[in-house]
Amino acid sequence: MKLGIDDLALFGGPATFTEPLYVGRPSTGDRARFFERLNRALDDMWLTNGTLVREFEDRVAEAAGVRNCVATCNATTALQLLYMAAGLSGEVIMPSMTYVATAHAARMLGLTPVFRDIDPATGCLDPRAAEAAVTSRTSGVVGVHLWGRPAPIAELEKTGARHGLRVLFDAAHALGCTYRGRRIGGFGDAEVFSFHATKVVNSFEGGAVVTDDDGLAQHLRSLRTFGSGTDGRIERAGTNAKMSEAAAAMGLTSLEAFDRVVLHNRENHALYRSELRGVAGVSVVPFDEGESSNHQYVIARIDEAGAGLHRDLLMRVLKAENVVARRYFSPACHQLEPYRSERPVELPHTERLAEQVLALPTGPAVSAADVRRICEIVRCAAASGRRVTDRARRTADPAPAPPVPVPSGLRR
Ligand code: T4K
Repeated sequence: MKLGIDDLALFGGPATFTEPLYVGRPSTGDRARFFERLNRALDDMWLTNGTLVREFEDRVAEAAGVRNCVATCNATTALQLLYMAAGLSGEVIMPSMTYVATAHAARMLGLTPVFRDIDPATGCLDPRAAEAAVTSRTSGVVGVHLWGRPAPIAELEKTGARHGLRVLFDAAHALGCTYRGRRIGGFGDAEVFSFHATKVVNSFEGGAVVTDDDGLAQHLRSLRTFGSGTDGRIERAGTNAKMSEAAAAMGLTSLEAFDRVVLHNRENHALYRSELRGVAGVSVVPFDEGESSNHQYVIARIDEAGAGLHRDLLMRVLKAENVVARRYFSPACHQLEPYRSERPVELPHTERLAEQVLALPTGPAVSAADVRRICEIVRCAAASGRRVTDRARRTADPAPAPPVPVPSGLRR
């Protein structure tokens, strides 16, 4: 039990956990089902271009309520193929408060990501800022459903319609989430899911573009498979961005566990909210109760002025207790290379959020008892935030040792 700062492992107390607790432990589902699928692929000697990927695509399209799903080796590549298939050129407006993949996928194609600020109330792209950023070089806008909270879809779609822009969504966090009661996946021209190991549904590595635009889907399938057409003939330049059968076997198995995992995540999220309620300077980002969410991220905001300690120090406190929190997303994209050098921009709301965000462990590997103990550490550190800050500073930066007295006979 952490009663005072002397109990914190950072200052020599015993660590709360003997094994590390992580953000983003994979949800692997029923292992027997996974091996059954994998064995089928091995027995059939069909390791790629097979039926498991097609089945996974069908299940994802169904889950998202869209006609087409094009599975890929990861979501970064899916974004890249989508930017190409959508014909983006010149400038693409997007939030900076996202994983750098959203921007890099554009930059790697020679596009210019134009970062705009967030709405501080949601953490998502401010639609007025996006509208104001449109120039004659703009070809598209990419909204990001940050931590599964929907981007301002209706407003961005209006901006797109007004200026003839492509409207795309990075839905890497948002499988199973809704916007105004409708499932994420069918908005804009297309949306992209991630099935990275850390996501609510994982396929080891994996991603997918989902869309109701059949022509766009066909173009994406071609780009994903060396530029080949439905008859296998090469009709354009393309790449190999396919998902393997082993990845699809995991994706299908993980998808089967989705409802159970989301329920667990929701309970963890509610517990974090109640356990940290009233802690000065610490707040857990809420989800709109009127919408569905997968609750895969528990995001705390640490306001140094209120808590008396900075987010990074709290992260160190937690790390010493074997709780490995993550800064999703800090620094924000515009604070990273090459963007900060190439196109410096000030985004005050984004910068403030980036200074405060801390993703806390959740998911199937984190129990309610774990959450209570993590919150106990946070409460203990925040209750004496200034003392923790002072002591950490002294420990990191010890006063210079007094000079060793030199026997007078040796003095020069
Ligand atoms: N758009 C957005 C908004 C995204 O957030 C992402 C990716 C993308 C696009 C691109 O999606 P992908 O191309 O990756 O499909 C991670 C992930 O690599 C990345 O997928 C994710 N977002 C981003 C938010 O986080 P890191 O560097 O924090 O991940 P990593 O591998 O260090 O793992 C984080 C924690 O998860 C670790 O502390 C331990 C745990 N973990 C991780 C892996 C891989 C496990 O327990 N087991 C595992 O197998 O970037």
